[in-house]
Amino acid sequence: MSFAYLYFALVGLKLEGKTKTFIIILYYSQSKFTVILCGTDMGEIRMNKMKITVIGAGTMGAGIAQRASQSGFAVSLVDVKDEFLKKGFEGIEKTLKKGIELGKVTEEQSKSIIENIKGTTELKEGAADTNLVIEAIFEDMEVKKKLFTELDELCDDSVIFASNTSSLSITELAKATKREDKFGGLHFFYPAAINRLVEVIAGEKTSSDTVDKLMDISQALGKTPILAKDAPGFAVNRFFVPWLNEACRMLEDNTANIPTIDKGAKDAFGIGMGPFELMNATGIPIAYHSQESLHKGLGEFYKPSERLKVQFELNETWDMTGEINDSALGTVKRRFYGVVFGVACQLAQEKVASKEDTDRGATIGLRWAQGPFALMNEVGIQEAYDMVNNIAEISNGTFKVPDLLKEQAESKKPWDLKTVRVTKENKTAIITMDRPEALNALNSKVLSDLRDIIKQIQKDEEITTVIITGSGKAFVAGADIKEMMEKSPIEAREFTYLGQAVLKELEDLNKPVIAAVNGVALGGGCELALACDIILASEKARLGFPEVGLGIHPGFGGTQRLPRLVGRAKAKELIFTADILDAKEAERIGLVNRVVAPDKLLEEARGIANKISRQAPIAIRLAKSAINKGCEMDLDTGLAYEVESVSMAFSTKDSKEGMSAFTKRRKPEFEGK
Ligand code: DAK
Repeated sequence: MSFAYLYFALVGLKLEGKTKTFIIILYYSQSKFTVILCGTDMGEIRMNKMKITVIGAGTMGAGIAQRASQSGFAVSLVDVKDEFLKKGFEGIEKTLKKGIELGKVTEEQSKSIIENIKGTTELKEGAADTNLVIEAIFEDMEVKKKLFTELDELCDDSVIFASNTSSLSITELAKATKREDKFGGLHFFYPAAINRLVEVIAGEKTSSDTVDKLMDISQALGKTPILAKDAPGFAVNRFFVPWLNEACRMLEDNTANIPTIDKGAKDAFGIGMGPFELMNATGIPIAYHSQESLHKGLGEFYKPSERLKVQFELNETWDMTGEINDSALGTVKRRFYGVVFGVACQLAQEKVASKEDTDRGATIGLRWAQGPFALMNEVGIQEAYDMVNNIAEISNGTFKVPDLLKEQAESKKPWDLKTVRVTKENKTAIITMDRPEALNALNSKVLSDLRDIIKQIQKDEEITTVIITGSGKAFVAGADIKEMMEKSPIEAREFTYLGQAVLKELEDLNKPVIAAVNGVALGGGCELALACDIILASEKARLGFPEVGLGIHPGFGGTQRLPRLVGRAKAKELIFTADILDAKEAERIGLVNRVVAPDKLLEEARGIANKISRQAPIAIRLAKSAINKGCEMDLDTGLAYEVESVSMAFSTKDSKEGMSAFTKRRKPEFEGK
């Protein structure tokens, strides 16, 4: 008789200072024990299997917990009293109820989002088996530090700690732990479950690996992360809080009354609520304390206005009554612009955040129509400089015009705000479509930034392969509908020519291009992928052509390249029905080469790029061209083209090297000659 016994255990062992996890399988059969030891890597555990512990069930903590649960993470919500937890859960239920009314979530989803959050008053229980702790308790350095010291004892060394503080130093908080390299800031914006912005803050000792993980987790939470240095106010509060303060200063020096100041702000920044209305809604104490914290960290210019201090001490809301004085609106706007432009340039000069991320902070986090740098471009750089100069003049020497702005004004050029990024990794260029606030939609600026990068790569002989991907949750959500709808038929024609030309340049680029489709690739986004040589898709990717639903049809090559790739009938079905395919279906019909787990997408793309980089570059270039051109010819012409092409390859130094290496059983060393 045979008897089998199976025993599984998951154990963590410390090896070379790192905690590795192993699965032990003990198997007894036919009087013999067998032990199998399998290594796993915590880093390989998929994001949505991770556990996030949120400490503090207040408005922000509850919102973060809801967002995490909604994104598929296991979540623990910890607070010191049951009544606080109860209030937190009530807040989550309220938000979800609104979501159901708006058709954003179903009753069933809402139920499972709540069930997936385990509330507890026991820190040890909440922190057990967690991968990330997000602290969202009240703003008190000592209390937070005490909490982090306690958590440091409770959590495994691999766990990342993040604070949602908006005003305390991340570097200082991290000192309460023995994991300063695994400590960073995750500053969410109200309402945390909905607002897409999150500031990822790197303290002095935060490792780049931790920053990368916090960026990735933020994206997995459906957020648009911006990177900020650990400086007072980080990126957004640095200019937003002085914006509130300037409103109070204008009231104090009788520039205008409250309704006029609010109207000026609404007009200037394209927002629904002016600073006074906003302070009444969010609380004057927050405005005062935030300004005081900037004052302490950054000096006199940031001192809270006396009027704000008085109102804070009175503990009363602002009186919103009064008539709007139209003649004062111009001055009000100039004062607001002057402060915001000056501070934004100061923070960019100090490298607290990039110009692009600063703008993103304003448009996504604060819902301003445009960020400070785009606004400077709109009003004109010289005009912006004059406005900041005016602030410097009335600041009694507390504010100096940043050199960055002075130099830009001297150049008489607008800021160049990049919407596409490129980085070089060995021989591979990685292009990132970087307009996450609009799901990387293609407008004229994006197309022209992409064109510049293509030209740069074409000339760079060191680069052998290119990967193209999207920043945030999307690859590219199509041509920019908002820009397109403003166009006249003539302008639309020009836009089509531009899009087609740029994608043709990408298709004709003298090195292979791999599209790493990380999220939606719709309309123009799918056309961008079609102009690439190899298409890899994340399991999260969705591909399709929704144009006919907008009353147009694909215009960046979709009606031509799609049928060539998947056949006429499939192409017609896709374009006529506007169906959106999931990645598996796209793979099945041959629209994408293969589907990859989301966290493996870039790794897989890099793997292919590295393989290509090891081959003879001229042969690759000629082969790319022969395939592309051949597909447009009849077979006989194509074969004739191939003869010429391969003959050219045969006459290269690399072909001699490749064949000689084969006969000598060594690795070839290609020179691209
Ligand atoms: N254009 C402009 N903005 C876009 C956009 C797009 N294609 N897609 C998304 N956005 C913006 C949203 O407006 C939103 O901005 P805010 O409201 O926050 O300011 C932000 O990105 C986030 O989007 P959602 O809030 O909608 O995000 P969700 O996750 O809820 O939804 C979605 C994701 C992809 C399902 C949804 O955003 C969506 O349906 N987007 C539109 C997708 C689409 O229809 N794509 C095809 C575009 S048409 C031609 C030239 C070119 C073409 C044709 C003709 N000629 C000039 C004639 C090509 C046409 C196209 O590509």
